[in-house]
Parts: sequence; structure tokens; C-alpha cells
Amino acid sequence: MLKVDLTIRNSPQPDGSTRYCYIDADGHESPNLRVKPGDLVILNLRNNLTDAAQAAATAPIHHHAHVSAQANACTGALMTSTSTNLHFHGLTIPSTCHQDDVLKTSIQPGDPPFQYRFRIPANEPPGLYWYHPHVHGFTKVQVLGGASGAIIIEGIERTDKAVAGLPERVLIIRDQDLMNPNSPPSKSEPVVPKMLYDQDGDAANNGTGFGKPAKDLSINFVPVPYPDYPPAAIKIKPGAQELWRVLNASAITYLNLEVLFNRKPQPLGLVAMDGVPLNENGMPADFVDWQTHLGVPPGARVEFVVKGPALGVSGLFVTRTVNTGPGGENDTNRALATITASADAPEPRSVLPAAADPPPPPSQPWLGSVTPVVTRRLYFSEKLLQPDNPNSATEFYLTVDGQTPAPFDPKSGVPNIIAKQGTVEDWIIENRSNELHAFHIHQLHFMLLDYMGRPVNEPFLRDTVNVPYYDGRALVYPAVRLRLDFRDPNIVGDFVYHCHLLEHEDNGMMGLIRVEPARPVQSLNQKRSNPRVKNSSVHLCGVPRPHTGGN
Ligand SMILES: [Cu+2]
Repeated sequence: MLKVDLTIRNSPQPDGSTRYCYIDADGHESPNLRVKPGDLVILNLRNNLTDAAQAAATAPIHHHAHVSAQANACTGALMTSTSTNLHFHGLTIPSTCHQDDVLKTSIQPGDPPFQYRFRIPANEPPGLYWYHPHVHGFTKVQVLGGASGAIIIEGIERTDKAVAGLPERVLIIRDQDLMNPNSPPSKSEPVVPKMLYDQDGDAANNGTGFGKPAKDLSINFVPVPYPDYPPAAIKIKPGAQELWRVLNASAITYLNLEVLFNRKPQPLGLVAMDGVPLNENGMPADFVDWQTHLGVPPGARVEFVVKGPALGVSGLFVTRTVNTGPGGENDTNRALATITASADAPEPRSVLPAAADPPPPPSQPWLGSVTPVVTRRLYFSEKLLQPDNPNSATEFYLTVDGQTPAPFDPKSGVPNIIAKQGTVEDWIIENRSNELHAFHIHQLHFMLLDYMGRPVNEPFLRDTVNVPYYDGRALVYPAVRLRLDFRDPNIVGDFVYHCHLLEHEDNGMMGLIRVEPARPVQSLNQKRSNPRVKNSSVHLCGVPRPHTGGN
């Protein structure tokens, strides 16, 4: 069991921004939560947010309102700039109150600590997950302010022996408003076209990889601010192999990670994506996918093996520019951390066990080999509220083809999609807008089948994926094709899918899905008295977990 008390706090900064943070009972900021499959998590969240002027000023949908401390946090659903809640990104746990509900759960300042209580499924893949607030309309301001933390499901060395015994580092990359917004770019950079700004005041994409970025980045809370990007420092023993577990906890910034030695990109041994080992599908127990760069949308995670430089070799951990499209924000080339080899480098705080039992065999056929019951088409689109004014407010939509585009309405409760537990579906996600978006769905993972109309060889899972922007000329919209896994009994219920650029999500780029039980509840009850039929129900619904209950 993991029991943790977290308080979320915010504090206005001299530059007018507001920082948000989780603090545990011992004063640790945004602690890494480490659990094993099968563990019970009891997390008491206290809301100490104050009405930060900035949060209220940027609130796009709701207005601040007085909320009674007596309101039920499970059903109150009043979401204001000082409300909060938690989403456990990537975990396959129920979307019910006190577990992973974000549709109704809303905790107000002055409420007694709110208890999250859930069991990590026995078959949750080992890897990097994360927690962050998900209050509709206010997610961006809280996450951009710093409210996020890592969840590590232990045991990756059981699934992938290539990482057994390696030291590990958890690196959390967040974004924040620029610390030096008025500075000219560094003189060492190429000259860029005149910077343009979007309606949020963020630097618009200039397509060069240089100039002012929309946001600054930080790595484990060490800021790496524009314009000179003074990097954080990582010390490592010469030539040592380590597992780096990197979370992009940015609100709106895409990453494209590289490790450079003497300016040359080094091989990065990818072993897990979005919390799931690449070899969950039955590939060899020591599988490593060597790459020279790793794209990481906001919300996504990559876990990879890195080899330290030799003594005297200068190492740099960087993110390369991402082309977010003509409507996107400026996402620049920048350093994150120097990597310096040193014989007396301190040991990383955590080392993976050297010897490990293999994990239990998968209880379900591999997702890639299951036939989908339906193919759906969804699309991202945007609409300027004053079409002749490019700086007017924009509505953001994520629409099921055939339905009318509309911003997500938290009060509606009417699902856009109804799926059935026990099945597998293919979804084609199109982008009809001129900026890059990142598709994410709660409670489950998917396989990327096609990217821009071409099949990709990705026999592994993700929970967040980029969907490229439309250039206004191509005959078809850019699209990805995904295979979504609705087989887990834990995911019955209502939950959301959305763009993980949080300003898009807050402004409506989200939809509601209802996953219905494989069998009507009544017939399940009838079958309980008949063991023979119960067995057939087990067969149809996948293998139920021994106990995944919450309260
Ligand atoms: Cu988006």
C-alpha cells in the first residue's frame, strides 16, 4: 500500500505568473509515487489554492464563483479557478469518483482532504505514468504552473532484462511562461522573421526552430529559460549505462529529444513508451529499439537506455524544434542539461533490481492481432469566432464524423461515442486545422497503425499521439489510424478523450465516451448462480482481475 498526503498550493511570483505545486507531508515537492502492480494507493489531496489573479484572468469558460465547502466533491461539478482534482494519466483504473473521474470530481479550497483510493491493476504494465489536475477550463493554468508528478509502476526489469540492474533517473520536463519575455534572441542564433503572437500572447511558429519560444522549459524544476537556455547539469560515471524515464509534463510544448556527445546525436535505447514496455507484445525479454531522436508530445513518456560520455567528452541533452504548423506555437531548438562524465559522479537515487522474475504471461491476445468491431472517424478542427480577425477567440473541437462540431460541454453528460467493454475498435483521427494536435484518451492504450496514410511498424502501445497539421493544400486531411483496446473490465463507464495541448482541451477540444459493460448487469447477476455460464462470461470479457475495487 502507498499512502500519501498531498497539498496543492499556488503562489504568485514577482513577474506576475503563478506557480502551482504539490507538497507531501514531509515537504517534498511533487514527489515521484512508486508502486507495484496490485498495490493499493490511498492519496489524500488537500486544496490550498488561492484565487490567483492570473488564473481568473485566463479562465476561458467558467467564472469564479463562491462554492460552499459543504458541496459534495463527487457531484458538485462546480469547476472554478481554485477547484482541483487529479487524473492518473495512463493507468487502467475505473473512471469513478475517488479513483480516476475528472468529469464531476471537483475539490474546493476549504474542503476536507479528498481521498483517492484505488488499486493498481495486477497486470498494469511497469513504466512511467503521471498525475496532474484535470479541472475543465483550468487544467492549463495549473499544469503550466507546475502541478504534476510522476507515478512509477515498478518492475520494468522483469519485462525487459536489458534494463535490469541499471541506475535510473526520472526526468520531468515542464513548461512555464517565459521568464524573460522581452529579451531579444541570443546573438549566437540565426536571425528569424519578425515574431508574431497568437491570441494567448504566445510566440507563433516561425518555422525556423529559433527565436522566442512560446514557453520556457524546466527539467526537474530547474528552469532553462530563453534566450540563452542555461542548461541544468547531469553528472554521470564515464560510459555508465542508465535508464532515463522522461515525462513531458508540459502544458503545450512538444519535445524532440536527443543526446549529443561533441554535438553528435547518440543512440537512445527506447524500452518503453507511455508507461508500457515495447516488448509487452511478446518480443524478446531483452528488447531495445535504438533511435537517435525521440518525439514526445505533451503528456507522453519515453523510457530509454543512455550511455554516459567518456571523460572529457562534452554531452548535452537537448530538444529539437517541432514544426507545429502555421497555426501552432514556436517550439525551438534548446538545451535541457549538460551531461558531464566524472568518476566521482553521485549514484542516482534509484537502481533497478539486477535479478528479476519474468512477468506473468499476458491474459489477452496481443492488440495487433484482434479484429476491430468498428472503425470510427474523428477530427480536430478550430473556428475563429470572428472569421476575419485571426486574433479573435478560437473554439477548438474534436468531433466524431457526422456529429456537429461543438466545444466539449461538461454539463451535457451525453456521450459522443458508445463502446462495449471486451471489444477492440479502430479510430481514424484527422486534423483539419493548421496546427499540430496531440490525441489522448483516458483509461486505456492504443496501437498506432497508420500515420499520414502509411502503415507504421509499431508493435507497441501509446496513450498520446501527434496528429500532423493540415497545410490547406493536400487532397486529404492528415490522419492517424489507431487500434483502441476496450477489453479491460476496469474501463467500463464514462471518460474523455482530448487534445493534450491543455489550452485546446480547456477550450473544448474534448469528447465523452461511454464504455458499456460487455453484458447487461442484470444478466451478469443471473449468471452468478450458474458457474458454467459464468465461465463463458469470463472467456468473453477477458480475465477479470482478482480485486480492483476502490472503496
Ligand atoms: Cu490541440
